[in-house]
Amino acid sequence: MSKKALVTGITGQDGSYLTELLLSKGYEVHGLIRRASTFNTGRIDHIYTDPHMPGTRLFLHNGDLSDSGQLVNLVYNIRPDEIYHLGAQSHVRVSFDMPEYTGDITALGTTRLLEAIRRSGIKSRFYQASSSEMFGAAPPPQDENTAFCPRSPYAAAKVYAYWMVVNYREGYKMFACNGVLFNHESPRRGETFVTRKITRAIANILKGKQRKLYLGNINAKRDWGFAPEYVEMMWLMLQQDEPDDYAVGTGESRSVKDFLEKVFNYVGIEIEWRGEGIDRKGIVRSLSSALNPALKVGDVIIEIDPRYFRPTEVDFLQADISKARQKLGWAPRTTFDELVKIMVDYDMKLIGLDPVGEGIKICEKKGFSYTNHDFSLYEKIRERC
Ligand code: NDP
Ligand code: GDR
Repeated sequence: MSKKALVTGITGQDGSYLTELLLSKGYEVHGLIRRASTFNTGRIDHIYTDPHMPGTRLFLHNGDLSDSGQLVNLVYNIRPDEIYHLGAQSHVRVSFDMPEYTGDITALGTTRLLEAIRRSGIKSRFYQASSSEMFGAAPPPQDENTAFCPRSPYAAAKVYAYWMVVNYREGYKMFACNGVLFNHESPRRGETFVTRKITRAIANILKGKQRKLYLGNINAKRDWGFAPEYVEMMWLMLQQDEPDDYAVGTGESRSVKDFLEKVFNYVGIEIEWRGEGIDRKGIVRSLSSALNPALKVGDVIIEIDPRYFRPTEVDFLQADISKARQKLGWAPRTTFDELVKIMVDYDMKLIGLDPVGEGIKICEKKGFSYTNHDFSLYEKIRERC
């Protein structure tokens, strides 16, 4: 009998990679998707097959984290061995505009699912997508023992969900784990998170479809890793003898500005910075390749737009991953430079440009054999654009 997993947030970045990983391990995977008037399954279309086909192991179910009845129904009827709870209103900036909704989905969504497990009496193991944002203003490096100091409605909602997981683990002896994951990115990262916003912008600029990139606080520092590695950790946590909480990151931290410069350098553009604060501008200092026909030296291509500032910012996140290393034998395999190259290559390919190529080679060499990294996914997205 193959194991069964229920994945919330299956249509998101992590949900798509995790589903590929679980299918490669022989699991039957059930995903919760929300009804939308447009397609929202672009990241998993390439692995979806008609449920009438013999051998199908991926099944999608309509539902919403605000609807406890359907959550109870799914847990009770599917009887999953493992539940990976990744669904959330996951955008920090948006959480300031929609604090109540963020609390309902990101905080209470976890409680609804924990209650569905408790009330149905099914012995599912539970993974909670906790976040380094919970550390907020706590000084780096942060680990499992660092006190939380949340700086956004999103982070506050995740702190509540974190403690509910601990509470159900201790109170009801549930096998429930918090993966406190630091930022992880990929070619499938949502387009409004800063890394993907930048790599998409460079592809658009090279294509001549965009002239400038507007950003918020480029001094913020984050510990950025590669998402396919992080979903391996989610699975690993649920395979242990005892449930526990783990911080997962690379142990290194870079600023948004570092990320920008790496991206532009990779495609042969050197940036010069002028001005301070909201008057800061990124200007083309030199162009070293034939990749950039749409640009010339002196063009202003980066500007600051205060619209992207947050009322309260998280300045510096950097993981201490000693526990994950020691107890799970986990170590990050992709460096910051490699991550940048991978993301830029895939966005160039997506827009129909010839990628620089190093990133795609790196991805192939790392051997994430469970994820395709082919372009069937991208071809489909492009067809829809
Ligand atoms: P995404 O934003 O890419 O995906 C979020 C998922 O949640 C989507 O599938 C979305 O569905 C679903 N969702 C949102 N609202 C609801 C709802 N009301 N009911 C049901 N499903 C809903 O996030 P990531 O994949 O990047 O992250 C996965 C999880 O990990 C999230 O909980 C996030 O907060 C957390 N996290 C992420 C980190 C990262 O760096 N990526 C780091 C630490 C934690 P739809 O496609 O329909 O919008
Ligand atoms: P984050 O990711 O808030 O860390 O949350 P995001 O990419 O949104 O921001 C990272 C940093 O970049 C700064 N920034 C900008 N951010 C966005 N989105 N857009 C901009 O234009 C911009 N300019 C500068 C931000 O201020 C911030 O400091 C992500 C999400 O995946 C969460 O769900 C997850 O929990 C955390 O990572 C860990």
